[in-house]
Amino acid sequence: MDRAYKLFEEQQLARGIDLKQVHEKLKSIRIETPSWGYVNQGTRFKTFEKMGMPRNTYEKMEDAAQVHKFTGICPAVALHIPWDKVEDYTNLKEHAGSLGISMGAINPNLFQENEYMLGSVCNIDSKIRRKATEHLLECVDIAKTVGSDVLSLWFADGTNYPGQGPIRQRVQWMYECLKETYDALTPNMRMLIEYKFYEPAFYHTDLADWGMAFNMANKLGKQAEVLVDTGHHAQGTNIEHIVAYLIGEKKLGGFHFNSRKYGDDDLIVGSVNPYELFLIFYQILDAAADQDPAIQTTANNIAYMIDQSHNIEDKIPAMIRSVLNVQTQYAKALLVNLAEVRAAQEKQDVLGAEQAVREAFEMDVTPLLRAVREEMGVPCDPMSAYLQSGYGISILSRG
Ligand code: PSV
Ligand code: MN
Ligand code: MN
Repeated sequence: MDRAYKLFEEQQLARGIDLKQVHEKLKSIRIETPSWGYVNQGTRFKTFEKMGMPRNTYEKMEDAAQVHKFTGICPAVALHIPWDKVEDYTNLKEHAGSLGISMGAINPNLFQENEYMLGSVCNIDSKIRRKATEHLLECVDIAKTVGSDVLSLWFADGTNYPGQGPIRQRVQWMYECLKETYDALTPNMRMLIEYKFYEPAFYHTDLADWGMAFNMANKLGKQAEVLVDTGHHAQGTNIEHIVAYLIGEKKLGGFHFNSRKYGDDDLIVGSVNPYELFLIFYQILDAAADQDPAIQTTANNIAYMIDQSHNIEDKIPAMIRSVLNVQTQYAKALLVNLAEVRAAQEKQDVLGAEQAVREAFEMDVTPLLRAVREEMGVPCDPMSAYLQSGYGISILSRG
């Protein structure tokens, strides 16, 4: 055991932290990576062409497998259909399996085709709504084939101008499409509903915030839950409050993690706002320790996914960086002494409570993460191990 870890252990024992539990939690967290994070991306001004990009979904799986190989905590990849459309999904599943990974959330894409310019499930034209519903149903089938239990929905539907669409009716149309889709789920499947306050629609978006997604999920039933994409909020929104509230209602299903400075910037997770990420995990871990088993279950069943796009940086290292940043903030949140926070709250000790939370954020968890990675049999420094592996150079032959 190295000296740094020995000191860390002594420090945490003195603070009353159960390090065995911390290790177990760090070993069991799973973070899904998105297939669309491995390909050329850009801004609305330019998509930059990079060398070595995956030429198909099979090669995206190969790149995603690298992230899992070096971190040990990313065994699933989210698919976006039709971006990831293949002839034979069973074959894709087998290919992924041979690489040691599996298929995660299935994301229908209802914003790519010309017909959806004025909306998909909220379109005033019932034929277009039918087409959208058929695509949702196709995605449920794909999920069943590849063994995924999550259908993750985001709708670009909205309007750009006042009067452009019948706002109340559009929500009802969406509900009808989603109800048909919901009814096609098997009992083990979940439907996650993501919200976003603007973009691409600039006047109104049909599911603009967590309350609208929550309401939709409630109407649909137990298997529908809310997905929080950290980039989809107005400046200053208290995301950890939304997280705590949704867990309290047993309706938080998953996350799309990314970082933002202004809008939906989709930057590397935790690059701009690590404290926010830490505070999100603090709320989740506090809920996981709740006396109500249903709250515990919700907190323990959250699907953690990354949703970032890389405009200028190398894809695989950027994804590894995001995963490591999530892991670091999760590790720090595991060091919050919840009993101490609670005692300060009972005493109405404002500064004491804030100190008990912040103290964990200020800890250096490097020795802890190195020790956990050693136990997991992955490199202590996944980023430099990946960079030295030569994989980034080997894929340049793809062109
Ligand atoms: C939309 O901004 C979003 O966050 C949704 O999750 C999409 O599926 C994803 O980005 C990719 O466009
Ligand atoms: Mn998202
Ligand atoms: Mn987004």
